[in-house]
Amino acid sequence: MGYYQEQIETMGRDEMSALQSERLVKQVQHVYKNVAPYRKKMEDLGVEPGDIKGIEDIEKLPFTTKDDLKDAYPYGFLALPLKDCVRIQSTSGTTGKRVVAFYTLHDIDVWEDGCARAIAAAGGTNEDVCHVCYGYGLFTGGPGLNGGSHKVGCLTLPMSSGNTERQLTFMTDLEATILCCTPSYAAFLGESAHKEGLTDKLKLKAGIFGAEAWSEEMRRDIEKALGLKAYDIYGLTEICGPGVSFECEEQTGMHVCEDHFFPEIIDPSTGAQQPLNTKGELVFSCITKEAFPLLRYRTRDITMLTQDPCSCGRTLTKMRRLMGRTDDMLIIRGVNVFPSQIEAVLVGQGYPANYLIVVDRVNHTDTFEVQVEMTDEMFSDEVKLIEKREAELLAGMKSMLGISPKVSLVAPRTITRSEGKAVRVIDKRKI
Ligand code: DLL
Repeated sequence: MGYYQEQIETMGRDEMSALQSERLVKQVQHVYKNVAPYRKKMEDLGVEPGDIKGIEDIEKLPFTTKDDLKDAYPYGFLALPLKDCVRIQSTSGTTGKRVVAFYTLHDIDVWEDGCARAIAAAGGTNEDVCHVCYGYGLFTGGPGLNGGSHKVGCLTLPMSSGNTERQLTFMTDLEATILCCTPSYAAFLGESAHKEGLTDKLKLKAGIFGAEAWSEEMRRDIEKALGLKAYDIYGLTEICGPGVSFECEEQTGMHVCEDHFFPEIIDPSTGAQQPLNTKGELVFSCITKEAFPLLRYRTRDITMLTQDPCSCGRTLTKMRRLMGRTDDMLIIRGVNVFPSQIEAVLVGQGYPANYLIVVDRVNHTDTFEVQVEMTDEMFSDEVKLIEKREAELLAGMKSMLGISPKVSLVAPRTITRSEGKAVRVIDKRKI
């Protein structure tokens, strides 16, 4: 479907590399001159701006980590005087110091272009009504999609999160055609619309869902519940927010806006750059941003990059659906457990992806419980059947994880829904 910036989105590989090279060389000079931690990191590695002659030299540059940003909070990585900045946004983290990102007007323009590309790729035009219920405020979801929606020319509903009843009223009364929110909230809106008998009144054709991990099965459930085509969108505050990459109609991964954000995959333990189609940690370098231009930022997100031709005609490198984070791994009784493994078992056995993992430590031993919501149909089953289901789930989890959780089936809609990112893990062991 529609391109927002066709020339860039379909640019040949050589031309794109030349553009990235030119931009990186300039960016390295900018950060070396204006960002003290980068100058120090480069000096420590014995690298000078002149050593970076093109994008192929990016491996010579140091990485940046979330800890670097925390240590330098709030202004350490700022590359321009505050008088040139017009906005801050911040990460959604609840522990420790937040990361604060700064934007010039140009940086906001770059960010909103990414979101506009995402909306156009989902079929958005100036004929559409775009309902944005990502949170507005410090979180980048609302402001980013709002700006992208304006750029495409959609009639924009800046709903923000919360008040599901009002969301559904606006969505139906104003005939919203594009929905932007987290996938877990989209699933909840689908359930609520069904409960209120509003499903037939929905005019949605596309949903742009991101900010948290979701599965193919969840995509299919949401598409069915809301009668739309669901597109993945990725981003992080440190790089700009949503729109770093976005999905096209092929739905096989997200095209990276690599004219602004150069992607790499590295081996998280050695830092070595990995070839295309190899799983590892995603790293981004901002090659056009002015105020907060992070280089080789380690996202901790795990995926792979591909340049296989895409049927949409875009040549932008694609990143596959996120496969987890280097830091969301739980270690329970010595065994590595990823929430995505639990989700795979659930959806494989026909459960909605509404679950809660509760980990605790009692008498020096880890306790591990997975609470799983039943569908309405399952809930009306006899107790015997419910017990059988629990046993089946337990067997599925044991074979996937290698350890057995306590599986508790709970009534439909009893696990608290989040209007933003879903909370899937409560680890009481951390003090
Ligand atoms: O979540 C920005 C965003 C807003 C993206 C709206 C998409 C839509 P942060 O709060 O800084 O920013 O969180 C960034 O969220 O490193 C990923 O771990 C996760 N994440 C973002 N998009 C996806 C996605 C926003 N499509 C962190 N799939 C990232 C899986 C995602 N995880």
